[in-house]
Amino acid sequence: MSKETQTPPSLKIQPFTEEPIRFIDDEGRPVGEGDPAAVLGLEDSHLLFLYEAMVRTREIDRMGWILVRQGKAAFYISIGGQEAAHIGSLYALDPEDWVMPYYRTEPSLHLRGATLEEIFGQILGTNTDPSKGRQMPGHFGSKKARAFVLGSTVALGHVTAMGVAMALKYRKERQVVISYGGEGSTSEGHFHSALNFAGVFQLPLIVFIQNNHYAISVPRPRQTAAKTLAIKAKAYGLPGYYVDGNDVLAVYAVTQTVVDQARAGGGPALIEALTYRLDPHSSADDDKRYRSTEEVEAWRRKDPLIRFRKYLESKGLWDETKEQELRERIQKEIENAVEIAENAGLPDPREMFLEVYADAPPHLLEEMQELLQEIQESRQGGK
Ligand SMILES: Cc1ncc(C[n+]2csc(CCOP(=O)(O)OP(=O)(O)O)c2C)c(N)n1
Ligand SMILES: [Mg+2]
Repeated sequence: MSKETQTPPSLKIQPFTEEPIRFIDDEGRPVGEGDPAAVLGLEDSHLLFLYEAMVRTREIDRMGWILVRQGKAAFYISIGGQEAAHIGSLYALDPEDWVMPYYRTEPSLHLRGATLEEIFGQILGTNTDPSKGRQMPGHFGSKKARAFVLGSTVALGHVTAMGVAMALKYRKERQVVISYGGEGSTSEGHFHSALNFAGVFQLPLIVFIQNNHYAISVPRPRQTAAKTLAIKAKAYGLPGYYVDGNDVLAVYAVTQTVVDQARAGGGPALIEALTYRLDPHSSADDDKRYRSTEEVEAWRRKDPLIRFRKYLESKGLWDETKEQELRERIQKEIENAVEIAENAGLPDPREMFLEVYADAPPHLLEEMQELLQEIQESRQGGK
C-alpha cells in the first residue's frame, strides 16, 4: 500500500534550524500543536504501513547478521537504528523517482518493490540477486525500485545522482532523484561538486545525509567544525534541513516538502538526518574500540521503532498482540525468502563477463574462456 499524499499546504518546514526538526519526542509524544498525523495529512493506515516497513527493515537486518554468523554471507553492513531515516524519506517519493542508495539503504528498498528474495540474494550472492553476485553484500540495486547499484567509493553516488538529475531536467521529466550518504560523505569533494552543480542548474536533486555520528571509527566532530552538516547547503545557495532522523514522521515531512519543491521546479535541497548506528559498522568492525557501551545503550533508548510504536499505542493503533503477530509474519516471510535465495544457487561464472557491456568486448570474452578452462582443469585435477 502506498501513500497518495502531498505536503499539506499548511505545513511550513524551515531550513537551517539550530535544533533538529521533530514531530514526536523520544517517548513518542507529539511535539508542537496538534496530532502530527493530522498535521501531515496521514491516515491511520499510512502510519501502520510506515511502522510495518520499519519493522521489516529491522528484521531483514537481524537476518543479515545471522547469515554472517552462519558462515553463509561473507560480509554484512548494518542498518539497525537508521530505519526511520530510510523509510521516512523513501516514503516521500513517487514510484517513478530515482534512488541513489548507499550501502545502508539496501534493506529498505522493499518499500519500492524490491523483493526479499532479491535482497537476500544480493547478501548471499546467489541467482536471485538482480546483479548476479557481481557486487559485495550491501551493494544492492534494483530496476524495479529505480535504485542504482552503488559504487563503494564514499560520496561518488552524489555526483552520479546529480548527473541523473541533470538528464531529467534536460528532458523536462517530472521525476526527482534522492542520493543517500553518511556524514562521512560530506567530507569528500564529490558531495560539494554535486551540490554546486545542482544549485547552479537548479536540478531536481535531494542529497540525504544520514548523520549516524561515525564514519567507521571516525567521530562526527572529526568530519567538520560546522555546527550542522545541513548548513553546508548555504554556500551553494540551497536550503539545508536538519531533521531528527529517528522520527519517521519528521523525516517524511521534511523529505516530502523538498521532493514537492524539486518536482515543481524549485531546485535541489540538502537534508541532514540525525541518527545513530546501533551496531558495528559492518561484520568486519569492532565498535568497542572507539565508542562506549554506555553511549550505545543511551541511543538504544531512542530506537526509532520503539518511539514510533509508543506513538501508535498512544493513538490506540497498536498493542503487544499486534506486535507479536507482525513480527511472526515478517520473520516467516524472511525465512521463506532466504530459503528461496539459497536454493537459487550460485550464478554461472560467465555472468561476471556478460551483461556488463551490451556486447562483451573481445578481451573479456578471452578472459571468460580462460576462466572456464581453468575451472574445467581444476575439476579434472580434483577427480
Ligand atoms: C573514498 C573512500 N574512502 C574510504 C572508504 C572506506 N569506507 C567505507 S564506508 C566508510 C565510512 C563512511 O562513513 P559515513 O559516510 O559516515 O557513512 P556510514 O557508514 O556511517 O553510514 C569508509 C571510510 C571508501 N569506501 N571510499
Ligand atoms: Mg556515518
